[in-house]
Amino acid sequence: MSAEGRNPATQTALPSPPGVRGKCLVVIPTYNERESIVALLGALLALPVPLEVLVIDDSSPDGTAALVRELAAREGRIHCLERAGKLGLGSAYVEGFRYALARTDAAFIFQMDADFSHDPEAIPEFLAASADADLVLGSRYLKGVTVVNWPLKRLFLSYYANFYTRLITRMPFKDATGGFKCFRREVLEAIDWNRIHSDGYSFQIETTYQAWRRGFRIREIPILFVDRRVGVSKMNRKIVWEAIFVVWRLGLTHLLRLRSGPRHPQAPGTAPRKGGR
Ligand SMILES: Nc1nc2c(ncn2[C@@H]2O[C@H](COP(=O)(O)OP(=O)(O)OP(=O)(O)O)[C@@H](O)[C@H]2O)c(=O)[nH]1
Ligand SMILES: [Mg+2]
Repeated sequence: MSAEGRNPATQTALPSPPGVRGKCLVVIPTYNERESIVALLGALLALPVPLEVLVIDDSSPDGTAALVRELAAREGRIHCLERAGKLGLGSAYVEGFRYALARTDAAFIFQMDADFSHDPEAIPEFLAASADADLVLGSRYLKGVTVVNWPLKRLFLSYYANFYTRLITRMPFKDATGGFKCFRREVLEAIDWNRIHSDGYSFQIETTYQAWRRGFRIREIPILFVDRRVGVSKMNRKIVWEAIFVVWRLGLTHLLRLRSGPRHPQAPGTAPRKGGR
């Protein structure tokens, strides 16, 4: 089932658990995830949280979208956007976020991977943390290193990428490249999407950077990240080079802004300054 003509905002009447205002939409990009997507959707829908799920599939050759469509036909809380081909992770997120803003009234918009690296059971913790944050980042490096089964090379790359990002952009976050995040709607509304061009994990850096520059309250919570057990990684060299370039671009922008006037990005725990800077 395509998302056309359906407004998920009108379809669920679940009670909100204490502390949760408004509905949640979980955006999941997929490319060849048929081995995990059904179990993941089941786990998400079983949570005691008023959430709906939007899967954005890029015509996965393994038929992921057909599986999701089948589930969506039976369950109104599942939505599926199908794109014509592999158009990239970044643009899939952008399309998902646009859908969230234009077609739903979700107050909290999550993003997560389809491969169970991100534990659906952590969603309530994100919501609890959102009580005093506008953007919650699932962090693999907040309490030591909470990554399971990654080859050392991959772990080193990710850890170093975060160190490098902190150093150059001055963002104070331990894990700016992770893809398990919860945005308040207002953050997505404030981001200038025309200025985001990344496709790989630098997309995560760019969105968090914009939220940080605008003074939104950003909080990290520890997550346990487990390497995918099934399916195939889409990680490649191009993604790494893109991240190196993007971090430098953000770092230079930061420097130029500092020189052109006093701007003080959010220090942890300070009040938000919304509305763009
Ligand atoms: N729609 C869409 N989804 C994608 C694309 N590339 C990756 N994804 C999805 O984005 C999520 C993250 O991709 P992964 O391959 O898990 O990337 P990763 O987590 O960096 O790499 P792993 O180490 O293999 O887990 C998964 O749910 C993928 O199916 C794409 O081009 N289009
Ligand atoms: Mg993954």
